[in-house]
This record gives sequence, structure tokens and C-alpha cells, in this order.
Amino acid sequence: MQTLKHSINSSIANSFSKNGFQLFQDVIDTSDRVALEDDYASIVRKYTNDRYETVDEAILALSKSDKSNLYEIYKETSQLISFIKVGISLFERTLGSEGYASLSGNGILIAPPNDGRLAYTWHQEGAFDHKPGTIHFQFPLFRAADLENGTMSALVGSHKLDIQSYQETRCSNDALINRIPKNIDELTNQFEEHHFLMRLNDAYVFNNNLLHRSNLNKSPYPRYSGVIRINRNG
Ligand SMILES: O=C(O)CCC(=O)C(=O)O
Repeated sequence: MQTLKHSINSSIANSFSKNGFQLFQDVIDTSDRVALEDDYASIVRKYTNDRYETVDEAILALSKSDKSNLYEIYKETSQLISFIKVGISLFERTLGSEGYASLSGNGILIAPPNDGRLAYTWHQEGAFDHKPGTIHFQFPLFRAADLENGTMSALVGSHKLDIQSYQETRCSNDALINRIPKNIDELTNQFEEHHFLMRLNDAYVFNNNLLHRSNLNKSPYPRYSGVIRINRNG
């Protein structure tokens, strides 16, 4: 069973095993987050040839006219070295520093306004070939994650389910692949939905089997999420 560091607070560890997720407030150092945002801005500048003043402006323009480059940017972010510092502090501050951990997938997801193409519908990470026991961290970049900009949500306690049989969908070659459980209507009736509201420097940690999704961004600005996946002791 996945565990969290008990010395932080045993009620936090208990709520992670009960619900399948846990919020950690102010767990990321501002300087580490800003280093990641700066690297992201450099990638965006490269793909847009310095044509835009701000990251938001560039992402809004790409989401209207150049969706394949938006997808390339997403793929390139997985290699950013600045993920390592954030990953180390998340590991030490939430899972404990004993043993070792490996990063097993990072990325910066973009949710442009009113565009479901780069958003995931209901899924379990375990359906995407992560090792059993992988722990997933999700945190906002550039601005807070709220109901208006479509922050992710999860079905409370659904991590106790096995990996469900799923149907694979992809709306285009430059869209993310979705693996939606075939019985999702039944499951959404069975479990309560919880929205992951986060301020900058907060992070949620969640279980590999937890059912979760992104929601439609109804704000005028893009939503950016950092994602770090960690295997403990291998
Ligand atoms: O950021 C989001 O909206 C969803 C993230 C997600 O599905 C994930 O981290 O696995």
C-alpha cells in the first residue's frame, strides 16, 4: 500500500489512504517553481520565435492557429531539468527522505480556454503503464487552479478500485490519448467528486488508481499544471 511520511502528520497520511489524494499547502519553494516557469517560457519562445510578449499570449495564439506546436511544447517540457529540484523537495517533504525515489514522468499540461483537446477525461494513471505504487503530484504554475479555470477533480475513494477496463480515444494526432473506464457513468454515480483547488506553491499528491479528470477551462487565460510522477524505492 502506498504510504506518506508519518512524521509530517498522521491525519494527512490517513486521509491519503482513505481518499486517494492529499493537498499539501505551500510545499514548493517559490524559487524552484519560478525556475520551472522560466524554462517553460524559454521553450514557448523557441516555438513561437519570440513573437509574443507573454507566455499566455503565445499559448492563446498557438491554441487558435498551431495546435501541433502546442503539443510539441507539452512533450518537450517532460525533459526539463528544473523538474528535478521540485521533485526532490516534494519527495522529501511528503514521502520522506528514507530510501530512494525515481522520477517516472514529468510534464507541464496546458488547458487553453474552452479547449478540451489537451485535457484528460476520467482516467486512472495506472491504465497508462506506470508501475504499480507510482505516486503522482500535480501543482499549478503561473496562476492558481480554481473552478473557473477547470482544475482537475477526482472521485473520492476510487483509488480502492482495481484498474478498470477502458476504452481508448484520441480526437487528433496532436491530442492526448484518453483511456476512459467503460463503466464510468456507474462510477461517477457511486463516488463523490472533489475539485483540486490550489494556490501557487501548493501541490496535490494522488494514488495511481484514483479516477480523476481535467475540467473545461471557462476563464479567458490558460491553465498550466506541473505533473511529477515518482516511484519510491525503484
Ligand atoms: O491538470 C489536469 O487537468 C489533469 C492532470 C492529470 O490528469 C494528471 O496529472 O494525470
